[in-house]
Amino acid sequence: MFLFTVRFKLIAVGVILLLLFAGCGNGNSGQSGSLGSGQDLESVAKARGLTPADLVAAAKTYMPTGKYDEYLMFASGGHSGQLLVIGVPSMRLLKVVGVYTPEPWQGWGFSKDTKKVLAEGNPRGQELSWGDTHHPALSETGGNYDGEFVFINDKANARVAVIDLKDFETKQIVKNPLSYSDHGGTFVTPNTEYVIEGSQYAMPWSGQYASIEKYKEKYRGMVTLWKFDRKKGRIIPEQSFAMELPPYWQDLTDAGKLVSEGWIFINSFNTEMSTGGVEDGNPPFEAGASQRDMDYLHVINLKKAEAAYKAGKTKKINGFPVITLATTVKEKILHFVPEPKSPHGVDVTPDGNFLVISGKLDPHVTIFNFTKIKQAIENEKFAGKDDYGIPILGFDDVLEKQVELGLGPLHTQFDPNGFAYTSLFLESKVARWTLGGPWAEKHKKQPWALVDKVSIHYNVGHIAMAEGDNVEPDGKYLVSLNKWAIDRFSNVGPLLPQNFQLVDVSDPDGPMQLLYDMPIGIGEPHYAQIIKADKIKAWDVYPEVGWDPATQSKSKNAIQAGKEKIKRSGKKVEIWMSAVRSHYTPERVQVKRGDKVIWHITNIERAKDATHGFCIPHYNINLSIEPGETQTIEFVAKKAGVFPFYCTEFCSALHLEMAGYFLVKP
Ligand code: RUQ
Ligand code: CUA
Repeated sequence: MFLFTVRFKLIAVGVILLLLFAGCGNGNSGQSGSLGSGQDLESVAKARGLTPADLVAAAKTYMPTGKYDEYLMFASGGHSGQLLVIGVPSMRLLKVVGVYTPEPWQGWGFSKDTKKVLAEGNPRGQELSWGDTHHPALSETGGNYDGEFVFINDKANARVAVIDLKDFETKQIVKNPLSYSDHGGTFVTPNTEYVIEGSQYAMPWSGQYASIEKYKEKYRGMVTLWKFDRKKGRIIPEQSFAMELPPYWQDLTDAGKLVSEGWIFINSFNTEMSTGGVEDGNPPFEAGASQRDMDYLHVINLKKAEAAYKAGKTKKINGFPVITLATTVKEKILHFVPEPKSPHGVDVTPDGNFLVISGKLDPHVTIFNFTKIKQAIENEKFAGKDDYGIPILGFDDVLEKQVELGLGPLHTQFDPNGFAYTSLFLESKVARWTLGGPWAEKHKKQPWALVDKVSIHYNVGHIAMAEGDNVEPDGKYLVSLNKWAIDRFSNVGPLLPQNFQLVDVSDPDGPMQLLYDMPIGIGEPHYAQIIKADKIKAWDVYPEVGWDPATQSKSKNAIQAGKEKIKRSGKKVEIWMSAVRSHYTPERVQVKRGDKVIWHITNIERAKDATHGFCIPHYNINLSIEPGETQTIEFVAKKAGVFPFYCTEFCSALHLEMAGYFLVKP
């Protein structure tokens, strides 16, 4: 009803505008005119060179002050190692959540607890200061986003992070013990029992060396099933396990749902096992890894894998339980399906029965039928085996359909009207096409057919639709995550912004309409997920004064107003400080050079947004202490001197007075 009213209003607005501006020129290229002095729509539109279509697009995205977006998009922050939270359809950036990289405003990576979380991800003790975040995955219940947690991987170092959406803070980072490289993560099973992390570039197990000549014997892929404990809000490494995979380059992953729940699907490329070495006269990877017509979709029976793990049929590698390839074959856990030409995306349809595979070098999407896959596995109807003894199903036995969409298909999302949407990287377009099966019947559509395309600027990678990979997709909006912007924005030097483009896909019978460009000043964002905003039940302020976000419970270091203190014992000085508009108590802290300083600060405010900062010069400290929060910093006062500390949030009229002196006696 709401949608209908909105659409009706928009159509009405559109019609009025069309009538008003039928004579307007096309102002799409170059600079648009100045504001115009008039207050009425007509003169503003004229002055700015806006077309009627521009005005309709503006009306669909404009968010009056104080109004909220219907959806929130969680987008990878790319190399920044952070996670972006963006309102849809306004495309307003709401938050940058610190994940793999320190985020000074949030104090992420400065307090004792957040330093600890960052350090959990250090590979073999090596400190890292970036991440290549790729695929955010919202936690799911029954195959739909539930708004409780979001996970995201770091492809460069094979790490997985857990972010709690009660306070939008990262709670945990796990480093994969087997590999340095992941890409098939993060994806969750329909009730978030597991967070899936699949490798990308095959390598010897982390920390081991093997000559590249030994590629086939010593290099391996893997998939790790991280057990998630929703109550604790943590991955439990002790209840997690991995599977050894052949040294193909495993790519994207998706978890089965409904009829395919309990199964995992992983694409692969370089089943040629090309090892590069163009400098030695070998084919370069780009050619060597694209010779065969078919690569392998990995079809994993998660229930069987879990049973093998629980029965102890694993081998400890780097202290982590791994189901070996031999066990995988013996227990019939893994099967292959031939998939065409350097596949990239694998996406399970909302009903769980079809797998949409995009081959980067094939103009078709290939759709496999899960029921047929299951039958072929049950009947042991195989077309052969690979070098590692993994049974390969017959392509034609499990194929449902191939649909020709265009050049460079990559990723697919779904809407509630029976459409699938696939990004076409080489064409810079998004294709809308119909699914088959019960949907097509219900919606009286011709099944498996290309319907329409919309132009994108440019080189679209992933697309994200509102709840577009859920059991019950919302559709309506599609955001195209574009790699190149070329001429879309003012010149800011040779490194251009990357571009999120918002597309209205709400009308199943009309065209898709490009609405809005959102330049992203950090790259390279990969995937995003869009959730209905009212599913997020974040706290306004921390539940109690003295809250410790690391444990999501009251901190033993919380301090009440009037109870602030400084305790010295030997070379240790411990401070319990309160922060409230507009002072810290105490305001003077004196130590001796070489003292170990443990400093707890409690923000005793209960008012929404009454955050205080806390910085100490020289010592590289900046905290954000949100209403109710207790934070701890720990350091050795190595340098003598006088260090004015102050609040870094403009919290009140007397904010500048919210300061003090940290005195370190020589
Ligand atoms: S990816 S643009 Cu998810 Cu790294 Cu396909
Ligand atoms: Cu507290 Cu400024």
